[in-house]
Order: sequence, then structure tokens, then C-alpha cells
Amino acid sequence: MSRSPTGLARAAALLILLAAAAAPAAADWAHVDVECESYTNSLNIAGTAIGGYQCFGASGGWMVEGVDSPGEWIELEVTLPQNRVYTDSLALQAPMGFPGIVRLTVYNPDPHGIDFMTYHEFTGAGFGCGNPILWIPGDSTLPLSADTYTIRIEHVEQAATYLDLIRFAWDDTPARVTTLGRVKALYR
Ligand SMILES: [Ca+2]
Ligand SMILES: [Ca+2]
Repeated sequence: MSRSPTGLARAAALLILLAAAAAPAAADWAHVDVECESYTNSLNIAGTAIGGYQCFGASGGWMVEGVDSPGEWIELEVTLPQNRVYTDSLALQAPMGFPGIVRLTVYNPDPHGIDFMTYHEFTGAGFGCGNPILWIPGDSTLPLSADTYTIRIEHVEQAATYLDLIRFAWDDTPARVTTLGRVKALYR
């Protein structure tokens, strides 16, 4: 049995199409960053007062100091551009060798209820300029619609925390859908 050149070309095209459909798409992560020093509200209970801490090594040149007692928090606004499953990470510092936990809560503005929480568990590597700023991922994902949210970052346990930046990231890989109609079209 022989195939016409056109038939061979169609078969080759089909194989290429199927290979493309089967190949895993490389992740293309997009993100939105919010500087912690842009906080709009805060609660200080004890210890050092909450305020800006200037440091050339920090994102935007500033961090937030004084989030050092359980129950203390800062609040910020973030606008998420798409309906996505987001991951969040916090850039922070804490005293060398001290463990700590910070909770991030996402409030839907209307109605103003709690939508999601993630916990960030870390061990400090020193704080102040010249010490590393750690990226600590949240412990769960955040399926959120495109909207403006209030974010609360709250001290839960132990180590004093210097807060630098929040990053919300999502996989922005374009969908590559191969429909049955496209495959059939090759044989018409
Ligand atoms: Ca404090
Ligand atoms: Ca910052």
C-alpha cells in the first residue's frame, strides 16, 4: 500500500500536532508584588513599635520592623489581575536561629469576610542590613478571583519579624488545547 505525498504530509502534521499536545508546557510564572512598607493599617501590642526600617538591601529600600509580639499585624491592599490559583511568598528577616510563624489572611472586600489563610514557617538568619532576606512560601494555594483585597500579615509565634515584600504568583502558561475538530480538519 502506498501513500500519496499529500497523505504523508498530513500524517506528519498529525504526529507533530499530537506530540505538541502531549509535551508538558513549561510554566510561565507571572507575579504581583506588594511592598510591606506600603501598609495602610497596623496593630502594635508590645515590644518595638511597628514602623519603617530603611535598608539598601531590601526591596524598595525599606522593610517593616516591630512585628514582634503574637497578635500584632499590618494590613495592605493588593489588586490581583486574573481569576487564578495564586501562591504567596513573604520576603522577611528574623533573628538568627529563632523559629517563627507568620500568618497571611486574604480578606474579600465585599463582603468583608475571611477568604483564605496561609502560614509561613521559618528559622531566622539574622536581621538588619547585610543579612540575607529569606523567601518563605505560604503553606497552601489561594484560588482567588480578579479583585482588590485586603491582606493582613500577623505575627503568630516566637521570632520578631522584619517584613520586606509579599509576592502573589500564578502560572500564566497559555492553554494549548487540541480539539477533535482540528485533528479531523487535517483529513478533509
Ligand atoms: Ca511590636
Ligand atoms: Ca520592602
